[in-house]
Amino acid sequence: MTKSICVVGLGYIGLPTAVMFANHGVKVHGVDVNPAAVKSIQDKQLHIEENGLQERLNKAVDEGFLTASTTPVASDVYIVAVPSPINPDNTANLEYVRQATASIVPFVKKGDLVILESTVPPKTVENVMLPELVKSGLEIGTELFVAHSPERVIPGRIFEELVNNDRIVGGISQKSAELTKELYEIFVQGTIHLTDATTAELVKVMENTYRDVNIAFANELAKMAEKLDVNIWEAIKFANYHPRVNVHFPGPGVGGHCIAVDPWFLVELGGEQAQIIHLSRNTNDSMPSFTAQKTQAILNKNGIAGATVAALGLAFKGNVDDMRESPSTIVIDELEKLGLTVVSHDPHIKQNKHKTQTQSMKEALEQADILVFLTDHKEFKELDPSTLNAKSKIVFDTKNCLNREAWEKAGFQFHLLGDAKN
Ligand code: SAJ
Repeated sequence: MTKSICVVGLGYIGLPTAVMFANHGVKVHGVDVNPAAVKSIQDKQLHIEENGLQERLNKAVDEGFLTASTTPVASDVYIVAVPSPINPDNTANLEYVRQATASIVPFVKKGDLVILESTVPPKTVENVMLPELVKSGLEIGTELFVAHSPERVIPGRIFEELVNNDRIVGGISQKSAELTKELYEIFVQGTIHLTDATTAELVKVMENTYRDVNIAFANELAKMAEKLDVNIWEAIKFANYHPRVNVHFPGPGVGGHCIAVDPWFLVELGGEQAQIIHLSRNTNDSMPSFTAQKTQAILNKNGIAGATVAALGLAFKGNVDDMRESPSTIVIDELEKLGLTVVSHDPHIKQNKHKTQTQSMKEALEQADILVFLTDHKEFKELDPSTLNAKSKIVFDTKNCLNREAWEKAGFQFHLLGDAKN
């Protein structure tokens, strides 16, 4: 296989995908509108954190298989992996997909393949990409092949999952799907399932919506459990012993660029019909405020007024450096709205990413009247509470990530989201 690939969008998905093909002997040219991202790749500097990415990038660039610039170059295959965010009113913003598609039109030739990897509302290939691609003058589906091949990898384990996960490939024609399958077989070991583009679009959005709805269910139960005086984590553990039950877990909210975003695509398309999906989104979005209010209630119970809160964990989930749509930042806003002062720390987030960040965990602990753990980072789980030099002996775990017994033994008053007992 000697095809050349142009990857448009060098972010969390585009860069690992580009590197992966390059490591398998394919000539890859990466394109990003951000000159700083292009420069950093040329210099083998990472602008994102991902296990194994640095070594693979070094190899790809050193061996001459990966180049980068701000404009596309003529290739045999074009992979579009650009953001597909939502607007402030929760409608889909497909402008990046449209612009990226338009940017490759001057380069496509007969026999080329265009693949969309970005997660998009069903019908985006048909209604947003194809109207741009027809401008090439090529006949779509016979002269120019087009497919949707949504990524399904999880940050932190991208390389493992790129290889091992099954892939759903939806072509606008059978040949489009087959050519796409052939391409990904260069490194994918999971099964590649073929379908049409709209089905593939729906499948990807459905997967993330399934999680959002299931997490909303857990969050609703967590709120109820506090009234029932039940520990929801224990209840979920027991329920999940049932062979056909898989309840997800509550928390301070749902973040990231996928699960907190994609369900809105279905809400926009489904309108009145997307009731469970819409309600789940709202339930999950209510969790930062619920978390802030519980923090306030704990402080009140302890008679602490004008408190400083240490918000521990800014990333949207454990062991990643990604703050996109992070519920932690919304919890902080909600705490501040309640008149509380917030200091924060996250071992994975570089300095100056958030106004409340302290230089170190130590500095946060020395100032705070309560420690609120918002992200289940490994570093937090491994803390030895008996050695901590904290001003406060009150801890609130929103992710069930701490060893309650050890913290209580070290003299901490322990609070857990989804459990009224302390
Ligand atoms: N969360 C909970 N409770 C849970 C599970 C997660 O509150 O039981 C929260 C997390 O803390 C986080 C958010 O949900 O804030 C999302 O985390 P996640 O690990 O579920 O998902 P992402 O956004 O890192 O990755 C997802 C993955 N999708 C699925 O698992 C179906 C990944 O496979 C996708 O590739 C990715 O979205 C994407 O790009 O769409």
